[in-house]
Parts: sequence; structure tokens; C-alpha cells
Amino acid sequence: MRDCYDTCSIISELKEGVLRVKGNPSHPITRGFLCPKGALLSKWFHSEERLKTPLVREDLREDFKETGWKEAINFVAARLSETIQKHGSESVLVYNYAGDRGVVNYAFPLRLFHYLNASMLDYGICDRAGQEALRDVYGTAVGMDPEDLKNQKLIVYWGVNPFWTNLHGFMLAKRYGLEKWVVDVVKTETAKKSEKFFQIRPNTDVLFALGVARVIVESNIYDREFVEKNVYGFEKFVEYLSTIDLDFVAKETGIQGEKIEEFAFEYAEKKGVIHIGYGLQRSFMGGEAVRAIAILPTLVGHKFGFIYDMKTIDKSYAEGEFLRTRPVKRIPQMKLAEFIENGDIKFLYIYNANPLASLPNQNRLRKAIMKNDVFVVVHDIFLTDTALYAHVVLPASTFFERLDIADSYYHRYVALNEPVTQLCGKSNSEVTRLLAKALDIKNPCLYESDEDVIRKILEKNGLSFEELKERGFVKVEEKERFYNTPSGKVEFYSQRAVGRGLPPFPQYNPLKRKGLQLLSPTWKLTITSQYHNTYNIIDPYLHISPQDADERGIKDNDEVEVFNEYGNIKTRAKVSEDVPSGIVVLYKAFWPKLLGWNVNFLTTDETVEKYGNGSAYHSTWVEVRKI
Ligand SMILES: Nc1nc2c(c(=O)[nH]1)N[C@H]1C(S)=C(S)[C@@H](COP(=O)(O)OP(=O)(O)OC[C@H]3O[C@@H](n4cnc5c(=O)[nH]c(N)nc54)[C@H](O)[C@@H]3O)O[C@H]1N2
Ligand SMILES: Nc1nc2c(c(=O)[nH]1)N[C@H]1C(S)=C(S)[C@@H](COP(=O)(O)OP(=O)(O)OC[C@H]3O[C@@H](n4cnc5c(=O)[nH]c(N)nc54)[C@H](O)[C@@H]3O)O[C@H]1N2
Ligand SMILES: [Mo]
Repeated sequence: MRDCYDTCSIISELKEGVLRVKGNPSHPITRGFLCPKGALLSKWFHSEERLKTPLVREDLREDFKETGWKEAINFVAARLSETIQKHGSESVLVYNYAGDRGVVNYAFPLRLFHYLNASMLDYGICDRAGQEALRDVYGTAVGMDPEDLKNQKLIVYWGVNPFWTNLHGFMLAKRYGLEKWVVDVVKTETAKKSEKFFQIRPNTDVLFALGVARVIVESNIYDREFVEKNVYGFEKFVEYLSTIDLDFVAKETGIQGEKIEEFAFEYAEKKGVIHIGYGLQRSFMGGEAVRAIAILPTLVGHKFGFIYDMKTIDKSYAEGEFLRTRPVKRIPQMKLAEFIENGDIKFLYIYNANPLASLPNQNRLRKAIMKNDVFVVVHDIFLTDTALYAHVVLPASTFFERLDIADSYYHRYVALNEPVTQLCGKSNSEVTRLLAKALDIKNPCLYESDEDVIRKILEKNGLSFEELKERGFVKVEEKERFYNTPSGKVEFYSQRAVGRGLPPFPQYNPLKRKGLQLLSPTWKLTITSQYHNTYNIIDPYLHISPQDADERGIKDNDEVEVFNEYGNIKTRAKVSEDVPSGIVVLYKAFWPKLLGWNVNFLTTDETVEKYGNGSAYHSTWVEVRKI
């Protein structure tokens, strides 16, 4: 139910009013153990800080007033109708993300907004560039079933830190006895626990992958038969590879020539699977990098030899786009501030998301909300930063309090989520039904029960509710898959990319900017902003290399200011050998209202237009000085 690869199977019970959670030992992937943040879920669930009563105000400068559900829902419905009458239905935007990934809880509210012909998001915050890139090459971003790793020898973690972000995946590879390699800018905990580590300069992965491809092709160690049968544009690709100078690759990537050869030879021999990271692609060069990396598994003869995304069931029924009577206007998620500034959005309904922690360029976004005439409703479990910018705050329940199903973006199991008890708040679908009623909508689709929606979705996917209930989870077996590209082959020469105005082969454009490049990857004990307020175990330090610290007279634990054209923040430095010179790290998206800042007061809101307006958090440059 969390926004996490693993989608653990959890057994939960209530003992003397207290929630206890443990891992379900019979689940083949998550195998009865929980990660540290999962083990603490009871603390989150019972938190004193959970919202219990709706809050309302007419103006963002006023204090909130507590009110009853009926009054709050009527207030929201009245404003919603008024906005539609005055500004049209497209001035209403529903902003949601994966704060809870239960199928009903995620999608059911969208039914109401489809029914109203409201604007919806074009999602781009997380994994978009990589999605586009993999579609360019394979026609899909869905890779290998991780359980098939048991027949493999090597996994390459490329721009992903699974020891923190996908612990069960990392343990699975370990259990199957795979050799593990890491390609990352930072020496992460995953790198420390792996057999080989290739420390790369950021933004240069595209070159490294092309360099490796050149060595594999020229040394004739690729799977010729497989490539001849399955690849479109191989000859032209080989011509292109001959322009990739290996000395230049070594210079730009920071990886020595012998290491490039070592990678190429051993990778081809062991026929490695590549787990392509989401972190890797959140940058200006991310899409190009994924496109180049995606070619490697095919070169060595894998059918879908990568791990990126998983889609096992069709969930569209829950969302109900069929309720629209007009085509949907989609607003790029990363351009929320711009659309508010332009007066395109007058009513914003936010659930399952905390954009005032998670979106980049917070100074701009916050100003846009304060300065423009936009009515904001936030449905959340806690009084987040986003809630502090709302006119109405509605308390949400947690996944321990309702029926739902969830799939995983990593493995092929679908889970049934059964309620344990009910403490406070309402689920996303309950609130949707209340709003529909207050708006006097008659369409029965908006009143369908959670169980009915779940049963329908399962039925459409050939799964049975009863079987799911018996075991708690069920595996959706893979059907035979083909390359869904224009040529029906793996497109080394990508026609889809050409259609978007990109060159057919992945390109390297050096990104040289002034200052230090700021990476803001994942922290192990939060999920983006979630759990900061309840566990309060965070790492707020600026991680800086000894060389860059020295140059600025900074010692460990010194107070520093980090600044750029977007904003400035103050924190303490941690001088670390794990970070290379030229790079600094601040972990992503803690609660600004608790820290007084977060990294997104510094990150860029520029997007990669040709890659679906995907986010580019890591393409941020800053300067640092000792205070
Ligand atoms: N504990 C925990 N788990 C989570 C989450 C969480 O917040 N906490 N979030 C969940 C979500 S929403 C997501 S999207 C996933 C994210 O999962 P990951 O993709 O593992 O997470 P990140 O930490 O964003 O990025 C991984 C790595 O990319 C590296 N990186 C950055 N730029 C480059 C580059 O140019 N080249 C290379 N090679 N590496 C680069 C960073 O140094 C970082 O170590 O995790 C999910 N799981
Ligand atoms: N600098 C930087 N920023 C980043 C990233 C990065 O790498 N660097 N990564 C980005 C990524 S990968 C992602 S996915 C985004 C995530 O961005 P968001 O999805 O906006 O962030 P979350 O912190 O996951 O917020 C989810 C919210 O949903 C609430 N919630 C949980 N369950 C429910 C429920 O059942 N109902 C309702 N109504 N609310 C619920 C939680 O309390 C929480 O406040 O952040 C992005 N932000
Ligand atoms: Mo994400």
C-alpha cells in the first residue's frame, strides 16, 4: 500500500487496542520480514498527530476552524460547483500521487473528477523519463519478473539503491546467489554490500553504456543470433558506436578504460540483468541514459533483461475515465506552479500527495498558491505542509482501516488489504461518495462500494476474490510478451524517439554548470515525506566530499548555507568519502514545517520536455559556504 517497490505482505492484528504488524512468512518475495520503516508502522498508525476533524477557512491567511464532516463536505461541494460555473470544469485540477497505492484508494476519487470533466495530471514526478525511454526501445517499461532472477548470475544496480529502497528485492538477489554490481555517483550502502562498484560522474551514464556496447560489439561477444532475430537498426547502431571514443568515455565518466572493458567482458559472459533505477533518470540526461542502458541486456541475448516497472493488472475500471463527456486536459505534474500562476487552476483537490514537500522549486510554488485565486482542498492523514496551504483539510484513514487491493511496481503479486480496525478519518473513496452526494450527482458509478469495485477489477483480470481472501496474495503469471514497437523488434534505432523529434540513438550532451551538483536521493527511513513526523529519524546533513569541504574551509558538523537561484537553506555538513568531489547530497523531501526547510527549496523545476516533462531533481547546482 506504500509507495515502495516491495508491496510487502503484512499480517496485522489488534492486541488490547494496539496494532501489531509482522511480515507474512508465506509471501515468496517479502518472506516474513519487514524493513525498519515497515516495522514501525504501528507508531504511524497510532500517532497522536493524526487528523481527526475537518478544518476549514475562507482565506489562507486566517486560522483554521474545526468543523463537522457534513459542513466541510458541503463547503467543498459548494465551492466546486461555483468554480465550475464561473471558470469552467477545466479550472478544477485533481492532484494525486502514490501516497497510498491501494487500487480503490488511489483511483476512485478520479471518477468524480472525470465525471465533472475536470483537468487531470500528466504524471511526471517519479519515473516518467525512464518510462518513455524504455517504450522507445522495447515498447514497454515492464521488464523481468524478479522471481526469474533465480536462473541468473549477475544483477547490475544502475542508479538505484535497493538496500534502502527495495530491500526485499536486494535480499532476493542475494538469496538466489547473484553477483551484484552497482553503478552510482555515490558510494551507497548497496554499493558497499555489492561485489563491484563503478563510481560514475553524474549525467554520463549514456556514454558509459554506449562505451560498454562498443566493446561488446567490437569484441564480438554479443549474442549474434539473438540480435539478428530481434533487433531493429543494428547495423546503423554499430556505425553510431564507432563514433563513441573510449578515451572520451573514460574522461567524462571518470571510469578508467580497463574498468569499461572489465564491465563489458564480464557483463557479456555472465549475461547480466540490469535493474534500472528511478533515481538515475530524474535528470536532464536521464531519458537518454535509460535508452542507452536498455540496449545492453538485448545485446547479450535477454528477452526483457531489465527491471524497471511492473504492471500486472488493468486497474482502469476503478478510475472510470468512461464517465467523461469531454476529452481530458492533462496538466504536467511538474508544472503545477506555472499553471496556477497563469490562472488556469482555480480549484485544486489534493489527495495521496504532499506536493508542498515533494515538488521542486518550493518558493515559486508556495508563492503561486498564496498570490493566486485558487481554492485548495487537501485530504491527508496528517497536517502536512500542503495542508497548511489549504482552505479545507479532510482527515484520511490509513490502509489498516479499509478494504483494498494493491499490485507492485516490482513483483507480480497482487495483495488483498483487509481492515484491522477503524481509528479516525475517512478513506478516499468514502470522501468521494460524500462529495458526489453533496453535488447531487445521481450516477450510480460514483456510489459503487469498494468491494464491488475490487471484485469487478479482479474479474476483468481473471482473478478471484475468494482465492485472494484465502491466501492474502496471488501471483499474476506472465503471458507471452512481444516487443510493442513499430517494427515489432527491440529498436536500437528508435522510430518512436524519432517521432518525438529526438535522434534515433541516445545522445550525450555534457552538462557543465557552475558550482556543485546537488543530488537528492531517497532516505532509508521515510517514503518521500511520509514518516518524518511520526518516526522522526531523518538525515538532514549536507553530505560533501573532503576536497570540496576543504576548499570552502568546512569541517564535519559545521553549519553551512546552501544556495542557488531558487533559494537557500541552512544545515550542517557531513564530510564524507562516499561522495565524489563536485557533488553534494541532501536526502529528499522531509517536512519543511518541521525542519524549517527541505531540499526542494533548491531543486530545479525545469523538466525534460521530450521525455514526458519528467522531473529533473538531480540536475540542480548549488554553492555552499560555511556560516
Ligand atoms: N526507504 C525508502 N524506499 C523507497 C522510497 C523512499 O522514499 N524511502 N521511495 C520509493 C519511491 S517513490 C521511489 S521512486 C523509489 C526510488 O528508488 P531509487 O531509484 O533507488 O532511489 P533514489 O535514491 O532516488 O536514486 C538511486 C540512486 O541514483 C543515484 N543517481 C543520481 N544521479 C545519478 C546518475 O546520474 N547516474 C547514476 N548512475 N546514478 C545516479 C543516486 O546517487 C542514488 O543512490 O524508491 C521507493 N522506495
Ligand atoms: N528532491 C527530490 N524530491 C523528490 C524526489 C527526489 O528524488 N528528489 N522524488 C520524487 C518521487 S520519486 C516521488 S514518488 C514524489 C512523491 O511525492 P508525493 O506523493 O507528493 O509525496 P509523499 O511524501 O509520498 O506524500 C504522500 C502523502 O499522502 C498521504 N497519504 C498516505 N495515505 C493516504 C491515504 O490513504 N489517503 C490520503 N488522502 N492521503 C494519504 C501521506 O500522509 C502523505 O502526506 O516525491 C518526489 N520528490
Ligand atoms: Mo517515486
